Amino acid sequence: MILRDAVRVLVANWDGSYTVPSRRLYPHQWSWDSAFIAIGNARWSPRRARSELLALFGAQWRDGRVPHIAFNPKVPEGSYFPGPEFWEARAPSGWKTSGIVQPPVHALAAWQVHLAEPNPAFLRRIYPRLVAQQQYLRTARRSPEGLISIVHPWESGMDNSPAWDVPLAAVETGSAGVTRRDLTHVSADERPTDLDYERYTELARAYRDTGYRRAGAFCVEDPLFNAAYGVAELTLAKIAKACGGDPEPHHREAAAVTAAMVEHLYDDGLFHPRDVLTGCPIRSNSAAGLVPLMLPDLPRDIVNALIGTALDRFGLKDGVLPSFAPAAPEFDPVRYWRGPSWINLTWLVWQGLRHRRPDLAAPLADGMIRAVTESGFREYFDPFSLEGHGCHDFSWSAALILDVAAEHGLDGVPPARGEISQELGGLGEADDIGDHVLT
Ligand code: 2M8
Repeated sequence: MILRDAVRVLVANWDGSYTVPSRRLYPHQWSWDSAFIAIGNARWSPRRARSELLALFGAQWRDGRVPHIAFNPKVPEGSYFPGPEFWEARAPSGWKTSGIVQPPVHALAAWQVHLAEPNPAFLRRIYPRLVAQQQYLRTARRSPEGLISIVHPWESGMDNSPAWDVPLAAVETGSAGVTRRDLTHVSADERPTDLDYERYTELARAYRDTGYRRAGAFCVEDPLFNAAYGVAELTLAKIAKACGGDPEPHHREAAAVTAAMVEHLYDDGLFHPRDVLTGCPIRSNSAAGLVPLMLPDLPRDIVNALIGTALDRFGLKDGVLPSFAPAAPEFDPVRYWRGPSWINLTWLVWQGLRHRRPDLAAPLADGMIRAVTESGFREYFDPFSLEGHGCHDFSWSAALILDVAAEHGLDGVPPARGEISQELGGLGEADDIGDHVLT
């Protein structure tokens, strides 16, 4: 049964204080994966969920950045490329890490974890760390237009999106050696090309060589990343209030980034990235452009236009969200972020639709459940056939299904409160993880 299977995946990928995205392909802790995993784990083991987030923030840098990978010292260097020897970075806690970031969806995760099992001590502990994460982005990454930029496609989380083809083409390759490890686990036609990897590696090397301070040949403002940043501020307002703090600065910051996104990234029914180096918009057909639906204060005409685009260009009414518009020439239904449907991206858009258009949110929830029921907890899915691609037993696909099931139900009938944990046979109570990261 699907919920038990989801928990089985999460238990199998648990590493003592956090969860790896996939045992073989991604054998370390990834930043935004852990946020999604915590959201799912909150449904059956809030303790695990708290541990997941606190473990990740244990790898936070002094400047507030939360690295996109915290490396497991027990895993051999050759298991993942680029590994700790490439990044040459270490958090004050001693964890070896990468030096780039991922979309800041962690405040949202922390709040969901708190809602699942209120824990003021956890909230008080994580709040300053979440604030520092946002502060880093404001200080180091904000453009005069008021938007946060990313300096590597890996920072978008949607690494191989066709939206990055043009800015990536400006990256000269040749100086950084690449050893592909991913192709040992996943077929080459489902992963980025060698040329993509050479460019990724070169960009990471160049950024590393500036001490992780100055953007190189790639610097863009991404709608998903900026929407996550805005949602984080709105969530921090709730957390601040719960901790007896002042929510107002967070509300102001969320309003400012929402306005900047509307002014600089929105055009013709979709949010688009902007190339900071050229100042030009990147006209793209990426579903990242629908994620700003998560912002509650988006102007109504823009919300309506986004929904129109979701229906017309992304075929949303069929309940499956491709990561790139199928009619676009770059669309590929099986290659990584170039078209397949992903559970996390679908979940983000689902969040944006739940209160505005429950009639469209419901089929999307059904679509996520259908994908994992038919194909298992795969990393991504062909948006037409729902055939699974990428790795098997992928953590966020399992985790977010628990959240969808808890809110929407498996058959469209919302379950009563607590029903999901009961369904899981009290697994949460039987769960005896170590307390070391929780104290
Ligand atoms: C993928 O990215 C990593 C690099 O960060 C890779 O391909 O090796 C992306 O899907 C990213 O969004 C995700 O966080 C990561 C781990 O699941 O895998």
